[in-house]
Amino acid sequence: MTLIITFCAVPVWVARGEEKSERSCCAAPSGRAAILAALHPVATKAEKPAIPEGMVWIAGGEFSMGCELPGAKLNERPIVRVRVDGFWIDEHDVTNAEFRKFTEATGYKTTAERPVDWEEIKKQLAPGTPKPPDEFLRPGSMVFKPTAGPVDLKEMAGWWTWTIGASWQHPTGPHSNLDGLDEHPVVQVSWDDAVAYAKWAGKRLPTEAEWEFAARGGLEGKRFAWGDEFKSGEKFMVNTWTGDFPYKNTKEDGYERTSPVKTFPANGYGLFDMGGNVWNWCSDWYRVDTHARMKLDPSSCQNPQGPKSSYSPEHPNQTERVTKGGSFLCHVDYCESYRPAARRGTPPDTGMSHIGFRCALSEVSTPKPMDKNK
Ligand SMILES: [Ca+2]
Ligand SMILES: [Ca+2]
Ligand SMILES: [Cu+2]
Repeated sequence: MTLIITFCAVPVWVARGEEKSERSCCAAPSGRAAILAALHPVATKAEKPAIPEGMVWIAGGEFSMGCELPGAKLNERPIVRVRVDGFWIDEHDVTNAEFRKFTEATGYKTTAERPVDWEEIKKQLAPGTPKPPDEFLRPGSMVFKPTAGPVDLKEMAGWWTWTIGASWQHPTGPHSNLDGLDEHPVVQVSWDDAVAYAKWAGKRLPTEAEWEFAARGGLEGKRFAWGDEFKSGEKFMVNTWTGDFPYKNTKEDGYERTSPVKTFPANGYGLFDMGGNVWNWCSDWYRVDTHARMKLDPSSCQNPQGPKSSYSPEHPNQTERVTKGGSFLCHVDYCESYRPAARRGTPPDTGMSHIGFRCALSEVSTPKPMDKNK
């Protein structure tokens, strides 16, 4: 491992036992950090494990991306043949315990922990939208609250509340905490937070195509990651909303909100919660017509990195990134977004009760498992 020290925001690599070092012109060659680094033995690059811990190698291949079965949404159509190169992906969502290590190591403050910048926000709104009172621009996030009874399911504002003081550490509001939630997926993280974590971990977010390929677990054209039936006999395969959304949660699958990672069965690739529990941020911009555009341009189906910008007719001023996998709020009759093809756009600055992420790594940056025994 190479120790990375930053002087004047320019990284300096100081690797013990290696002649080559890359220094910036403004860094003192014998600064205290360099001296301290030399005093402690540090691992060399060769000691990096061949298999990244907690990740699964997904050999690349071709697959049918999207879904045209009854109930599949327009944004999943048409099915396109897509090829992805091999990659690594986290076997489970990033947990609160893992995210805590990141914030403790870096002092990183998430989007929800910073005041809202009205100048940024207003770019995503129709011109002339009045500024909300300052009290609402304090740090906060979007918290799910069940309604008292049945509501119009088109009125999402009925169950999402902008909550001052909500953040990954206070997922349901300022008086909540992470007691007992260490192994639950981190939530209330923005796309920017997910990217920051991934960079710190030496990883990246998966592309939408990689994510869906991985979620399918080697099965072709199935409705779910495990087959075509929602339940396997009496067994729940995913943490979703059971009962009547959004007011009556019967918790038949054992969980009202998030569940600890690895609670529900892994898919064919050994990946957990690719459906349900929490949505996962992907690296792509979200367009409602991504599939239609790919169909017209087969060259865009080789390792797709997503469109150049986002587009959703419902929110023309808003930029959106792809989220995949659905969550504990998805209902079998309502959105069924725990299907691998399901996709949604979410503004990158928006953390919510049901959005988390997992990371990926490219083939080129890490040896494959087969290299381990060489
Ligand atoms: Ca549930
Ligand atoms: Ca999920
Ligand atoms: Cu849903």
